[in-house]
Amino acid sequence: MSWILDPIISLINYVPDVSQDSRPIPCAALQTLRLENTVITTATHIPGDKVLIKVPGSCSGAALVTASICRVHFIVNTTSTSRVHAEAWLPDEWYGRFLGVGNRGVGGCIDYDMIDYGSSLHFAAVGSDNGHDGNDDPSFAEPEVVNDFAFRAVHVEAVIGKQIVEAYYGRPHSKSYYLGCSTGGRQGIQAALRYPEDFDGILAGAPAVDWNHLMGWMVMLGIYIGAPNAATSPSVILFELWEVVAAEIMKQCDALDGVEDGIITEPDDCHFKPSVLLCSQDKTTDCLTEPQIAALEKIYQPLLGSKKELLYPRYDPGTAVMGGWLLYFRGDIMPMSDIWYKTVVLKDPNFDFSNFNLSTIALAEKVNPGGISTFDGDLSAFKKRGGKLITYHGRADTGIASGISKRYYNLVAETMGMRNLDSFYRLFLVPGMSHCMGGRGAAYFGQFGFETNAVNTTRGNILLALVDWVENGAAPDTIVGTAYDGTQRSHCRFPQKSVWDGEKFNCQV
Ligand SMILES: *[C@@H]1O[C@H](CO)[C@@H](O)[C@H](O)[C@H]1NC(C)=O
Ligand SMILES: *[C@@H]1O[C@H](CO)[C@@H](O)[C@H](O)[C@H]1NC(C)=O
Ligand SMILES: *[C@@H]1O[C@H](CO)[C@@H](O)[C@H](O)[C@H]1NC(C)=O
Ligand SMILES: [Ca+2]
Repeated sequence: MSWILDPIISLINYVPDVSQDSRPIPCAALQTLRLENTVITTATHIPGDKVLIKVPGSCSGAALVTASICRVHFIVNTTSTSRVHAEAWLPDEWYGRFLGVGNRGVGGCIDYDMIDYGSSLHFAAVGSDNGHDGNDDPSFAEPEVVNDFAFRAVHVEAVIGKQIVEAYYGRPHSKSYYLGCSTGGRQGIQAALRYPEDFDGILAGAPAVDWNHLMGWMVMLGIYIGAPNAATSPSVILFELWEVVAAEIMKQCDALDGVEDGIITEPDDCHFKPSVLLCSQDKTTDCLTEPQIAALEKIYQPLLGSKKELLYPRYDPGTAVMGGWLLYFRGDIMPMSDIWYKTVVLKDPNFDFSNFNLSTIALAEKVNPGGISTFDGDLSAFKKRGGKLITYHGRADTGIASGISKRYYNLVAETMGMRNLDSFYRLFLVPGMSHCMGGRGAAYFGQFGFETNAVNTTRGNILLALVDWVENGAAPDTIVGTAYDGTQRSHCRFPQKSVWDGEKFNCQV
């Protein structure tokens, strides 16, 4: 088997030339493997070719298997009161690389799409349930379950996963990678901070870092428009009016970047003035009342603490109406922050969010359950071991303000006393992309799988770009994204800016 590191392009265009029988043990034999605190429940060879398999737990019924793999399900007891369920998908044609994948939201679901993507790219791919099943609220009352969620599940999948990989293929992996977005992005940064040896390369999209403030900001967005009593609140803004707001934001800010294309390249330049939408005697439709205008003013300002210190960056103007509305502006408390505050921080299932305020957020930050904050700028151990970190963030992110990724980058630069982090950490900002994917922008670049439109080159696939950086020292200058209509755009690495020259966008210092 050719596990010597092939050039990246052949990584995609690989033609299998060896039979699966070259492995030292058959897939099913992994069931007898004895590893610390671990039981391997099943090990089954699946011929791939897009078969659907049933998956355990409460997350979803089925998953797609693209590559021919050995599918291993295992359970690791992390303490006497907590355990992690995980799966390793070990491709017949393995290129020697290990891939750990993350999770989403507060969900405890193995991300089957991600491990399918990884194994179809010839990684041995491992994902876990993050230490709990589904959006399992009661289990979060157990502190060790929170620890799994905050830092341990990804570490366990790396440590145990690598041992399973070595047992199956008869040799250790060459390089190890991590892939995740949102909560998965936070898990990636947490791995770099806490277990710098686990991964050589980490791809952490739209990271939910500064978690306690993020959860608090989500609650505040709801409160601005009247939650938890939105039905009777004068501040509530119904869906139809959000479309009016979105159109006005584009009117004020789309052309700032030189092109009217429904994309605000740099939302930080957009100083949206909602007051022009105020209803008057002449204007009685498609307009907003004073309390609604006041709510918008707050939404598009950063969240400040009691001493006017920045707690969380502002909601990006120019996000997709539907996505933002579904998450934050329907008039209720976002379920994720509801779980986090009631079950984990306050341990009060009856907490009334009418009493939520800056003190509640300060308490969460003080308790910092499981050390989940993930807002430490000291990546020196990860840098020292040669680790490479890539983050990316959509500038029309409906869920996590993109300003947090700039802020984290700057925090690392400041903490490590480096003006330029290019040698080990690159942040790509993606105009017009929503949360982790989607949106009007050039939002396809291999962060979630092969997309029909995306270019199959190292620069068009951010995971392969990371591999190229780790293994060949070829650091990505830009990432080429493709939009749903096929148009492409090079995404710039922070702090470079994307500047229109009259014909095209260029990255400029
Ligand atoms: C893990 O814990 C469960 C129950 O807490 C126990 O039944 C099982 O034997 C343990 N597994 C291992 C491998 O220690
Ligand atoms: C937050 O609410 C609590 C209880 O309703 C109150 O005691 C406290 O003073 C409030 N704090 C702030 C900063 O408003
Ligand atoms: C890129 O490669 C994948 C996997 O081989 C394939 O499914 C996809 O169609 C390719 N896309 C293009 C544009 O060639
Ligand atoms: Ca524009």
